[in-house]
Amino acid sequence: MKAIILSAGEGTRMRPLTLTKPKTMLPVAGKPIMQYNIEILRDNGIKDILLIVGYKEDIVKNYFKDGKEFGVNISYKTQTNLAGTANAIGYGEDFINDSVIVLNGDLILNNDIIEELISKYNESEVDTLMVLKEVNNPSSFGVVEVENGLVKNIVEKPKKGEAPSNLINTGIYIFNKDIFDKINKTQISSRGEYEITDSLSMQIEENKIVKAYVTTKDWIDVGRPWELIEINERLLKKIKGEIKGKVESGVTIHGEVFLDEGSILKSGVYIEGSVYIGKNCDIGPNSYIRGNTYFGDNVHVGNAVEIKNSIIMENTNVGHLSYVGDSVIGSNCNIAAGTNIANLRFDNKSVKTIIKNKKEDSGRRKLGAIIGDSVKTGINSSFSPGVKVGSSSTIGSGVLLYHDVGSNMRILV
Ligand code: TTP
Repeated sequence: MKAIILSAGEGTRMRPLTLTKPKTMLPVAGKPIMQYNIEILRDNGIKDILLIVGYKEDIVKNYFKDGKEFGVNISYKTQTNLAGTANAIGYGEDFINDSVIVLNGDLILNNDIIEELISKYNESEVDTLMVLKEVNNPSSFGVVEVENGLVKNIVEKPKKGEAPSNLINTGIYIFNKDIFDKINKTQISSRGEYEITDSLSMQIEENKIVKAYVTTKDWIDVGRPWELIEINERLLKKIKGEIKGKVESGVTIHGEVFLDEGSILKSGVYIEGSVYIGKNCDIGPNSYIRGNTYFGDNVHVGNAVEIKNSIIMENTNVGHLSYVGDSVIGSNCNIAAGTNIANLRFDNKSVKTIIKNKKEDSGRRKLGAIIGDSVKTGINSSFSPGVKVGSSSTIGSGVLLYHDVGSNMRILV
């Protein structure tokens, strides 16, 4: 069997991190989200993978190339107009011979889901096998009604209280060739997209066999910035410590710490794993690195810095005497000395943040800042919980930032 992974979307809810990278290429716990999916497919014997790319496609192509380095054969199709998931999957029509696994590239999955999916698929009996998951808040997903193991109806994002069940579409399927017939007939939806759920509804209307498989295994659809922090936490909890770089005397390490080649932990650094440190990083002296933190390659952390539960992407510097908690900091940033990111409200309520012009509750009591690529902060700048900063902006010395900032802005006191 072959596989198609969808990676063309703009990831608008994940801004500002997706202003400069596709969502599927955002790094968590040591690698981009989509690499986890490619490796799961590979480990289940799926070697031929078509990536549907579009938004910032060069970043995907330059990283995965022909897939050989990752033990698979990768080919690409460009979705020229981001017209929806049915339109995206339609690009795979010439790629498949019989049946194909399709999955969204922005998922983080338990490995067993793909293994169980393949074992449950019986080509001669089923047209589509769809993976579902039971959740408490179905209304923000495609909600699926199931009868006798078959999918009866799919409702996209129903109003709260109107969901016909608690089972949601996970964005993972096995299709036979019939789906392309339906995709070609799919009309544009009220949301202005060609949606694969509409193609599936056509299959159901024509009495094709659309079977449901409800998984109990971990599945996360990564949509919003704080979900990146959550999966980073979960994935880091599974890492095995290994020291490939240099550790000076006077460093204390607790828990699992992965230190990649060319990196150094300077004297006085105190680390509570799980922590993943990429290549050629320079940490310390005297810094306190707390659990569930991931540093990309070439990150520098100065003297007396405290960082916890955060993603710090490649080529970023965090200057001395700074605090970063429950935050995501993009690539090529310079976080100057004395920058402080608050991650807890005075009233202890969960932190809210603006997603596509609407205030959303992250559900997290602790959430720091979400900072895009190439941002510079000045000395003694401070950030309120949940604040977002667009790429290439400068936050001047002494600024206390209460509100989100767009890209290419200069904020001065
Ligand atoms: P979504 O999460 O619906 O869209 P998105 O990733 O662009 O994010 P946002 O809603 O924040 O803007 O997409 C689900 C998956 O399908 C995701 O992996 C991207 C992919 N996709 C495409 O490949 N082409 C498309 O036209 C669309 C809409 C999505």
